[in-house]
Amino acid sequence: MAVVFGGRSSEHGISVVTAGAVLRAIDRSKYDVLPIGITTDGRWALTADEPDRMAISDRKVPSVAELAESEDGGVVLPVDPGNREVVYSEPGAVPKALGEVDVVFPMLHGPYGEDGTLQGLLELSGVPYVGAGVLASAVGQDKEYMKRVFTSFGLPVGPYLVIRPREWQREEKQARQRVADFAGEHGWPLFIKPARAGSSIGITKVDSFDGLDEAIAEAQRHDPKIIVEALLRGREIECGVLEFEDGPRASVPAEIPPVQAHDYYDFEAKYIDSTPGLVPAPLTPEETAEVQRLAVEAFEAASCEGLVRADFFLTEDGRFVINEINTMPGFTPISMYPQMWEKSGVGYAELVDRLIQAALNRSTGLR
Ligand code: G1L
Repeated sequence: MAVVFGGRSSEHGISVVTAGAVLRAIDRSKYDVLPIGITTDGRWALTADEPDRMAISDRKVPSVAELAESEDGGVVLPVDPGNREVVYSEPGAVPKALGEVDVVFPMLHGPYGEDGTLQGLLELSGVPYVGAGVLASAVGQDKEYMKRVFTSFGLPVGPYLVIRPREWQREEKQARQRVADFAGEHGWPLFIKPARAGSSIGITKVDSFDGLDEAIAEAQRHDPKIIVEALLRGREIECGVLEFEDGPRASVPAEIPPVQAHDYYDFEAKYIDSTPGLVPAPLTPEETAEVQRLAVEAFEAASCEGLVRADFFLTEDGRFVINEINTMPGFTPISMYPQMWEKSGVGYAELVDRLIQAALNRSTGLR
């Protein structure tokens, strides 16, 4: 199996660290592993199978370039696994080595990684892969279509507004009026977000009409399509869904405490400290059952495969509202998703193995 990691996103480093943890957890008596790194400028490299070199050390996150360029690091594709000379492939070249693996574990954040494009490449190549397919990946990456899918399946979503690029170009006044009406109905602040971007990139909290133009300009730097969301007051609850042999099951839910939920995580909090959440979340048995039911429904609504992390608000009047799903959630052993499964009786190595098995089962027609 191949583990594909790194990539052109701002989360390159954490992807390498996470791939290191997965490489360490994979059962070597069952699988032969081929680590494939993608450099920040998009070159594919077969790197050495040395998870220890993929950890944070001296407060520095590792990169694929340093794994590939060091003496025993690795070669770049197209490759002959026996030949480790360092020759980079053409950027964008389809890696020949993928033709020789039975399953791929894709670990890339954001555009060209978790938006369905890499998944499409793997479909074309006929190689099974772990996690969400083309459709679920694309739905999970687009906040507008995510909400449309949830709504059509009867899942509760918060108020939102979409501003399309053409509307902002040709009918700017009308678009501003729609935002004003929306704020009139739901109040300030509003969150202005790129419709399709990972993490918290390009998001601005706007407290009045004054900040709107700059917030839209900032969001449009990342995606010409904008989504406007109202503030949802309530507790932040997350739930993991994992595909078992008999179908998807929900983990115990977790709660993200308010302070951490609304301040931006710094480097330490995000990559080094333990999970900033309560696992399991202090909920009543009824609330737990409800959020678990909604999480599995969200998995099904978006046609997910393998796994998903579903994020909710529990509003002050006791209703769960789904905020988003993440088809490639944080996945180090101390990240929320693995922690929720740990507390549900599925350890990290078992989690990795179940994901690989789910991918292999699909490839034999069990889709
Ligand atoms: F393949 C899985 F299981 F679907 C999978 C792949 C990738 C789960 C979680 C992740 N997460 C990441 O790759 C990342 C959060 C490190 C991206 Cl930066």
